[in-house]
Amino acid sequence: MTKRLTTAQQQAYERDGFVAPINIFSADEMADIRAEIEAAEARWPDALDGPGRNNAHLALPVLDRITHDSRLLDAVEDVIGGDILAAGTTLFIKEPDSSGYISWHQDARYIGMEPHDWVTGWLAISDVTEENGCMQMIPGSHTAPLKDHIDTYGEDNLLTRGQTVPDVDESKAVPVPLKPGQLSLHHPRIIHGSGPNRSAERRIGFALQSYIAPSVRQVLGEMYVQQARGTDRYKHHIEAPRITAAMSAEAVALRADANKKLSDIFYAGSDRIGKY
Ligand SMILES: O=C(O)CCC(=O)C(=O)O
Repeated sequence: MTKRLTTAQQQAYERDGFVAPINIFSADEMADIRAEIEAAEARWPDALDGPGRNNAHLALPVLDRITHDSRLLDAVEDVIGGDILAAGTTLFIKEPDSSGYISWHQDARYIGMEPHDWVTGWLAISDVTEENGCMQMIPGSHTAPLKDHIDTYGEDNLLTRGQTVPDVDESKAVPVPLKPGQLSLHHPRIIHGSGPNRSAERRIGFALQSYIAPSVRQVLGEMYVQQARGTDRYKHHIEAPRITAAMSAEAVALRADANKKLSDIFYAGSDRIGKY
């Protein structure tokens, strides 16, 4: 018995390496959520930009509530089971008519979480379309081993190292448009990316990157997790508290440490640090 996905959606995830759209939040709920995020951006402009886009769920209650929403966790449970740790988040915002893009990559290549018993959720905060740069997936690419990536550090690339899988057959790409409040789930090894925002509206996505089974280790460094559901009998990671007040001194310090640890993981083995 699945909790949120239909059996067909569960099978699609296994076959294709991603599933979408999954309805989670109503349009009214998302309007409130978006207003709260944009109010936070206006109040703390530096905190949600550049490297500040990472792990903002540790400092903003609105993003904490999304991360622990039971409807969303039901969908995650249908993929990785009922013991779930939340291991990080990233706000991916593309401003109107902007050149930022995300090159073809596999999340598992640089993120150090082994084995690949984890899944990334991506929640549309705004309308997300082909025109404004929705994600594109290469179905079935998760079934092959990890590919070599080239670190391009491209100026407009929104990924830390501009990591890129070369020679992707783009004719196979499937766009993943989402309405506000809809979620996609994707596998650690699926090849995916996204183009620039060619529209007059902001494209706002919240990547829940990622939900992991407690048995998953971090082989490139250390990371904070929060217990999202079930039990953790392994205790491989540092437990982060949930927050109630936005941008409290404790929350800001905790997030800074989480982002430092994340940066150490992403740049492990590199002699160059990118923008994020
Ligand atoms: O926001 C995007 O366009 C891509 C995000 C991404 O690569 C991810 O969540 O794994």
